[in-house]
Amino acid sequence: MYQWWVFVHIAGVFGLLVSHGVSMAVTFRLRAERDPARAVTLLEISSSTITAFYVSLAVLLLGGIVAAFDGGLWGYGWIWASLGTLAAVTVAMYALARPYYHRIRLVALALAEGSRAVTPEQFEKLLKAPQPLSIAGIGFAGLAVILYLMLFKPTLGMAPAVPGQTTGGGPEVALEASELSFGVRRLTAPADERLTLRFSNDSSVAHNVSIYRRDGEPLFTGEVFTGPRVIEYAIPALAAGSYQFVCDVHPQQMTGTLVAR
Ligand SMILES: [Cu+2]
Repeated sequence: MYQWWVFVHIAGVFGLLVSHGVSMAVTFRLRAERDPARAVTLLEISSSTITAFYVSLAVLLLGGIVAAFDGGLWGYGWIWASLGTLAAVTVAMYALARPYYHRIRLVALALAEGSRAVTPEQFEKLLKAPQPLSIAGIGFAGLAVILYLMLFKPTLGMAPAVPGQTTGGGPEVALEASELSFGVRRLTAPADERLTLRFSNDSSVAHNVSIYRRDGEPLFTGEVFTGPRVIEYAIPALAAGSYQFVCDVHPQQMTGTLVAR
């Protein structure tokens, strides 16, 4: 079911982009508008998409939160960082946009009705204010950060505890990732001893290394990162037997057998 909930989540993202894209277009179009009546119309077009925006946001959250429970992801830093970024961006955009557009609407309505309390110059100054650029900038930056977190899933120092993961030492096993290959198909390591897995990613392609039992149960999951960079992992003692090591990003090409004996 996990992938279906991710599907719902991404469907919500598309809905959000479509509905909020209208407001984004109005945001930029308004800056060039000087006719108060047309400015009011533009603002009405933007407001008419607000319901669709909130429905999309609800679908996005529902899909994401259920998927996180389904996939057992609450122990990872990236999911909390994504939620935090979404909350911060939503609050910041709302706090900036609401008073600004409220004010434009009031001034535009007053001008359209022939009020002399405001001048076209004041209206123009308001339309040229930097707020729309800040609002759009925060939105795009927030989306970029969340997209990064979704795709690269950095642990950010928070990943589910694997027994023995935090204690180093023990015999060392070395593994190198270059372009789309581990170079070796087979690794050997002493059984029943804590190991140090020295994993180097020599390429600018994102890789990780994970160790699975033959029945598919994950024993160790390393973070995905781009090279050149070396990370030493402490691996809990493995019972004698054969295991699979794999890059979760490229499981077809990058996999091999780890024999503990
Ligand atoms: Cu890989």
